[in-house]
Amino acid sequence: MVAVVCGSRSDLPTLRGCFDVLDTYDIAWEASVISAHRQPEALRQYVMEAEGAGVRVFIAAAGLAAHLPGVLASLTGRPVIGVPLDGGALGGADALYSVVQMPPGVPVAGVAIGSAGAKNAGHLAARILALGEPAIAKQVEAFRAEQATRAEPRIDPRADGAPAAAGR
Ligand code: RP5
Repeated sequence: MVAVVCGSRSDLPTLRGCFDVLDTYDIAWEASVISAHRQPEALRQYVMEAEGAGVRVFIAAAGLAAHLPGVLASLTGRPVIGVPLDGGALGGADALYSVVQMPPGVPVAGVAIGSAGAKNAGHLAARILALGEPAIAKQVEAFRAEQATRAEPRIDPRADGAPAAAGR
């Protein structure tokens, strides 16, 4: 249901959280390493095959001049979520701008830089799929309910051995 594509093998460790999130929702996914810059023809071929195989949402992750999500969005009419990765001197800001500054008509849903964005790409894919899949919708609601139980009202950080709040 979800195809995760990244620009380099070096991107895979950051995407671990994305794969784990998709697994918690029991969403079928596959991952591929295809660079938009280095292997444009392979990318075109893969997107065609993935659509034929029933992929409904694409997640594309890349660093530096991250064109993979945008190029992928030019090749499909299905939703594309772009994950900007921290690839070097600009700390991922380069990739973030590349992912979110798409021209009108070629949308990419940009998430945060790095592992937080990778996880949210999984959650967002689940929410998109949930619109047409009651089983996934149930999982999304279960996750939200479980997350809401983690609030800790009126804690005393001193009892946890945490440092005193700044300014005290
Ligand atoms: C991007 O360039 C990749 O997504 C990766 O984040 C970055 C560096 O790629 P490698 O030199 O590690 O292959 O296209």
